[in-house]
Amino acid sequence: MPEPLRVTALVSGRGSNMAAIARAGLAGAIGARITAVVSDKPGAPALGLARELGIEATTLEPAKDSGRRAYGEDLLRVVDAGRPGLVVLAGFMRILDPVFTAHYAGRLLNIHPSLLPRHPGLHTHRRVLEAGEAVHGCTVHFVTEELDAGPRIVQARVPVLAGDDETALSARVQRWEHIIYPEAVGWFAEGRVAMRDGIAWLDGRRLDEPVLRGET
Ligand code: NHR
Ligand code: GAR
Repeated sequence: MPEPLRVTALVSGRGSNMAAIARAGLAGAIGARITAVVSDKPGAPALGLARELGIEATTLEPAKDSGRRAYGEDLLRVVDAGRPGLVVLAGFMRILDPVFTAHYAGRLLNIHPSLLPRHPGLHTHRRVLEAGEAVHGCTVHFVTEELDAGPRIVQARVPVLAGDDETALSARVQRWEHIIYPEAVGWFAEGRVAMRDGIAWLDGRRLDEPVLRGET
């Protein structure tokens, strides 16, 4: 068995996606281990959760009055020290400078709570409810400089149900996040998924559309 892939997770909040990937690794379900967690927010619950899982967790806050570039450079140094083969954004809420996305190009994933290319950016559950859409979901994609626009790998669809509020809808979406994010990390660890020429490839085939999962 090859050594498991070293994965660093960038977090800002709860950390449930980080934990789902970490647990899949510890269970031996995927050939990857979360070996470091970095938060941009000192109080993030994800930090405590990581330590409970035996993972080294650090906080790197942006220095006051420093710009996106300076933070990107600092974060790059901190992340590189962990020698990751893959970096995952797991509820990380800060836009990354191109200096960071270029350095990790092809080794940087995000989970976004919408069916991209629909609803890039923030407050996706609210926007889906306000638009009266019947289907929602989440997407794992490679991160590029352009926000939420990198090549998509796998997407899970869930229905929007009568009476849904943001809490109910986000819970239905997140149940699938915890399935498809470890799955995509497992594919990456096995060398099955890669980004080449700005395109996602799975098993040597270009993914013009992401792999589809979910309830609809
Ligand atoms: N960075 C780059 N360059 N490219 C992507 O695709 C990125 C990224 C950084 C984060 C996650 C993303 C999401 O899944 C992500 C993808 C934060 C914002 C945002 O507007 C938008 C998208 C995502 C994450 N952040 C505000 C900012 O000015 C701050 C908001 C806050 O702190 O509450 O950084 O949705
Ligand atoms: C997840 O639902 C993720 O899709 C979303 O935040 C939640 C984080 O939960 N990400 C974004 O909105 C990125 N802008 P977690 O901290 O429990 O993984």
